[in-house]
Amino acid sequence: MNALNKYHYDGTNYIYGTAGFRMKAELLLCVMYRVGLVAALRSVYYQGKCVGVMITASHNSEEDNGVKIVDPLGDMLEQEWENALTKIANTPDELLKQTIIDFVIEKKIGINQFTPSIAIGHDSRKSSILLSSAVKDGISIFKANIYDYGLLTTPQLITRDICGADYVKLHQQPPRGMLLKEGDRCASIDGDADRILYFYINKNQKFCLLDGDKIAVLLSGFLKDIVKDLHMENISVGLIQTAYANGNSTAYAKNILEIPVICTSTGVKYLHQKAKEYDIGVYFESNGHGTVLFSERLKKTIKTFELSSLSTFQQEKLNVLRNIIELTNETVGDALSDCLLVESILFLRGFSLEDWNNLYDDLPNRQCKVSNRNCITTTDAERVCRTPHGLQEAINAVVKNYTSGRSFVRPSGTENVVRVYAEAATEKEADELAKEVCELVKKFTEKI
Ligand code: 16G
Ligand code: ZN
Repeated sequence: MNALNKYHYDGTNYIYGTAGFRMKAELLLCVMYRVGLVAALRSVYYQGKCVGVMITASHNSEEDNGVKIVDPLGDMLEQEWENALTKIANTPDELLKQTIIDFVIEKKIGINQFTPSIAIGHDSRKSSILLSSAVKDGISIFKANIYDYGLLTTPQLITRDICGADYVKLHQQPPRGMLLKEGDRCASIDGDADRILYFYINKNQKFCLLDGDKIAVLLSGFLKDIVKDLHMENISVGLIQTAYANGNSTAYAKNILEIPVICTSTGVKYLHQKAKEYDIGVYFESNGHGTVLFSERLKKTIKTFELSSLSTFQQEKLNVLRNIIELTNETVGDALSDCLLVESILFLRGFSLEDWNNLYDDLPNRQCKVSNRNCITTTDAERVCRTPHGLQEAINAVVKNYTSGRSFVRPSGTENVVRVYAEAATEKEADELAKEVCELVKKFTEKI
């Protein structure tokens, strides 16, 4: 590992989070080398199957960059390997070799039996080429097959300012320059097409957003009805959301659809993990990331159905369920597959966008950010702030003054900011609550 001089670890604290490693590009060189090492080991662990490495910081600003490892079937890295990768990224140079050897032994990775294969790509940031060569140096320690795809389509161009799903969600308006007419049916996806939102303008010229929560409710309600029609009493249906889910979507799912709702931390991997606990696990973040997972038990059950014991109506439902499963991308949220799912269900229900939107009314909500996330820690799926001490109590005291008020603060996993979420019964109250909570965060974080 002579390359270590070039990729010297200087004591920075690196964490492989929901967005992989993501931070200022200038701090990432030594991490990239170590990602190369681990990606190669991951491939060997899978007997030489191809593992992906993508260098991108998605919609973060130009000075940031990041990296993610992708498993052979397109899945995210499993938790244990994320932890190992975090440990390896934070290992002083002189201990790196031994740490890698220990890991190889612990995981029984047959490094002499299989040749690793790695596909690597990067986005168009200035820093990406250098970082990509550092990953390749790491991989090369193992004499691997490297497929360098170079510059790939990048979500960097779709930022929170020029267009895209994030813009539509955060600003609650159509992409800039787009003229919406009554009757238009629109959807917006993000740069890497793993999230989708619908929107339209109603007859009063009001912009109406159908976000991940609306999609989740549409899908889970439809699937719950099919399960009921087919009398599959032992098949569980669950909805997984994050703290960002609109309070009225959660209430609708629980009280009207009678579906259990679980809240997890922000980040697809947490929702995905939890969704596996149901036969039909629907998971969506409000921002439009999500999909549905179907258990093997359910798939077996529908395979072994005695068709003659079903009415024509039930046979039709069974057919629909099979097609819905076929249509769903269970590996990862996929905007195009989600779009087809939504379109199919709207068609089968005979719903217009307005009918769908009218299932429940969103509580007005706001998202803002305040600088410096370092002293903020949370618990209870990010709904409760643990530190700085006293901040949660102060938020509770403020929230109490608002009708249907709810607010939480959490450190962002992708930028160095504290995110503030607020919802309340009216637009004005949501505005005021968000403002008050931002002030509280400033006050409590300035004290430190
Ligand atoms: C990442 C996550 C997304 C989450 C977002 C939160 C994936 C594929 N993406 O983009 O699920 O909503 O981070 O960002 O897991 P934040 O921590 O900056 O609010
Ligand atoms: Zn995305």
